[in-house]
Amino acid sequence: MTKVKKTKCLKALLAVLMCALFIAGCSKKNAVQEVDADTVETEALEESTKEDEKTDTETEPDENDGELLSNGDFHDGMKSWDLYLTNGGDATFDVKDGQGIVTVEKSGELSYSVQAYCDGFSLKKGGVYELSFEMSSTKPLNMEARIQLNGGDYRSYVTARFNLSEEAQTLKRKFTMKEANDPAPRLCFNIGKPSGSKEMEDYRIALDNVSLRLIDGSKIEDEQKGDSAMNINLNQVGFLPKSRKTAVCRTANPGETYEIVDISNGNTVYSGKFSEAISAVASDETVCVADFSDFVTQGKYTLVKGEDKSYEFVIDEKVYDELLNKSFVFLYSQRCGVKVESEYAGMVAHPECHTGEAIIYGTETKKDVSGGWHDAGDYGRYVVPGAVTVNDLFLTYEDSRELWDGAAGDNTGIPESGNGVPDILDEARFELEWMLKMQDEKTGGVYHKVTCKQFPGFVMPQAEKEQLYLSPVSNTATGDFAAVMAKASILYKDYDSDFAKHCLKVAKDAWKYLEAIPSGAGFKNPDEIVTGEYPDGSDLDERYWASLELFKATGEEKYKAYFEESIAKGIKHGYGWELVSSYGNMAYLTLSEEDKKEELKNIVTEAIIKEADSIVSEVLKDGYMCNLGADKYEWGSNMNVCNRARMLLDAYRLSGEEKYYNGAYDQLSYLLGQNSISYSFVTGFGSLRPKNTHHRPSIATGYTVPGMVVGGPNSNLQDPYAEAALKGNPPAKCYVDNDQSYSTNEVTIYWNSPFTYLLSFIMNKK
Ligand code: G3I
Ligand code: 9MR
Ligand code: ZN
Repeated sequence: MTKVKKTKCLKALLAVLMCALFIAGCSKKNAVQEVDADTVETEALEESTKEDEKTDTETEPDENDGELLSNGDFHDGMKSWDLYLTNGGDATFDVKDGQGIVTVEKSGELSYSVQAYCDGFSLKKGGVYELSFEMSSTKPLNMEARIQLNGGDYRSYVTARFNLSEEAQTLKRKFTMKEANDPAPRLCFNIGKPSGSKEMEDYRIALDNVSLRLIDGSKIEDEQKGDSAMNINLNQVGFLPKSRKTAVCRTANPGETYEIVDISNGNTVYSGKFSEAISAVASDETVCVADFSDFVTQGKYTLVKGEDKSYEFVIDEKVYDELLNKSFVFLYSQRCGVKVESEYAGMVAHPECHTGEAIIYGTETKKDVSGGWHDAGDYGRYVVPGAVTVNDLFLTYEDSRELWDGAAGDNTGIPESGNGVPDILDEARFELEWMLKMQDEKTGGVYHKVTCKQFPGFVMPQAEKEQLYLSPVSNTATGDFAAVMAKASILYKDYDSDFAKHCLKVAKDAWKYLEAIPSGAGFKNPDEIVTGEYPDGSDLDERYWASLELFKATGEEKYKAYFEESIAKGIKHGYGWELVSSYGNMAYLTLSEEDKKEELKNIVTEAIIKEADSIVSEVLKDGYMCNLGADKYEWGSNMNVCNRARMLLDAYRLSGEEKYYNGAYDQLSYLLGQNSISYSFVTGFGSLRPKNTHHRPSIATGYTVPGMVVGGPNSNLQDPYAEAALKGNPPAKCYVDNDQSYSTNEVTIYWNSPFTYLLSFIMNKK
């Protein structure tokens, strides 16, 4: 297919005009913001002037001449193209007559308030590239073409400005990629308000024959392994003095010596020998392990082997105090419907958000469902993950009570601190109060979620102002609700008996709703609503768990009968939003002896031990001691690491066997840096930590909230950025610290809560 370019012979004249306009524009610019752009403009202009001497007709680039864009001429419609709008920009982007047409109603306040962009290519360090395109505008416009990092600080690899006019011009820019390879950059055309000029309205941009070609690849450096990880990896936060301490080295030989060096004086304080070689299948490596658990002296160290050394780590009684606090206080910063105070939430403080009433989907009725926590990097509020998070807080409280019941537990730094109620119960209650509003009082059923129809842009929560919808009632939400409300009726009895009584009433109502409907699969999004789904194959585990919590709260036999009959059908395991059986299993085992049947107790106990044994065997088989096996690195894998660690802790509580406890500790170390990509997966903690999370408040403020656990490696590559950046990586290396990568680098309330449980348990045991 050949296309004839529309460049006209007036171009030389225009170029001179552009030059004049251009220089005039430069002098007005804000020096700080535009420094980068200003330095490149002259070159850009030179390139575009040179283009004027070229012929008018060119054939469409094909893949063999280094063309990197697959749909730069819009032959495939809008594929790879999209429009980003912010700060008042209003426009549409379509293909008409084979051209990309952006119809701008309002320019907005910024150059990128209207941004047409193209993804789906990569840049290599040292490569010389040429960007060229044809563009016109119905009103004169100084526009900006940029190729930038797609996420993080969005820094530019090349920026060029051009003056557009009604006449289509072919614009070109040559540049050298100076930074490291970028597997998924973004090409942007910023066609909003040019800096220094007034806001504009009603203009139309035509874009065509956009081409990005590698014109000189001779200086491209040898393919970097895409692996900048350390050779020695360990828990970068550090260890409690008496705990298990390990490091994993991928360059060591079995039996080779390593040393621990005191950072304060450079002295070697410990030396040991590496283990035999162990394969780390999930990361396609072979490693040796250093076990220095018997080194207990407090201090700050690094582990050294020949040329290689680890990141710093600390051994200290208080090594996890701050981490535990931040992992918990994160929930406060997720509060919705209320003012979030800077005193507790720092930079991500915000005024009230999402206070408008929600439409009950499919009706015209509105309901107040304000409150609760934002689920994740988005601002949806979903009952299923919310309930699970609350329960994790409850169990954290119960299973490491000493940490949360005393003065420190009422002084974590939330508004309720100092009120005589453990903060962990205060924070959980914030969610419970919202969940109460999510119940349909008439039926006892619980609405699955409240969200807008779509996810918002990367804005603060108060800026998401679209209509809220209550998605239909779901059986899974209702089951989880019943379980948690029943448990709440016990835990809050001493603090607020009216609240506790109310929780019990609504829990029973929810159960009644479930009794009247058959068991089945969980929720499905209505067509128009595309926010998080939290679907589920079965509600049997939710019912299982709820029945036992209801028995505990009421003493009524019918609930226990349901539970015990379910046991007979087989024991399942699982903590998390989808599988909740383990909550029920452990709830049964913590009944008083007279309340449970010896035989069933044994069945449940054995099943838990058996499951824990299989998890331990995964831990022992894996060089990095992760419990996920060879390939089970899915969306939210870090949650599974935590939740499977909890199953080990359950076995430890039942048997007292240290192998289970140690296996759980290994998971903490994995999460904090003992992994093949050298990441501590918790923001704000460790030497190499996520800085560009898919968390809207963090993105909007440019400040990464500390203490958030990211989703972690996901070998299913379920977002475009991950697909571009991680293709071909072994499962455990499918993680990228980029805020576009929601399937590896988002954060959620229910990924943090099991981490809080795990850390709390470990700190409480010492
Ligand atoms: O378990 C299956 C596995 O058997 C299969 O081989 C594999 C292959 O695709 O998929 C596995 O399932 C994955 C599932 O998570 C495991 O829990 C799905 O692929 C994956 O799509 C699913 O991801 C969920 C994601 O939403 C998309 O639905 C995450 O668990 C869930 O945490 C996440 O939740 C989102 C909310 O919707 C919206 N708010 C943010 C939140 C976090 O990203
Ligand atoms: O931001 C959204 C995130 O919270 C969800 O977990 C994820 C999957 O449901 O979706 C994210 O939203 C993306 C959407 O699915 C596709 N377009 C881009 C959105 C944000 O980058
Ligand atoms: Zn909100």
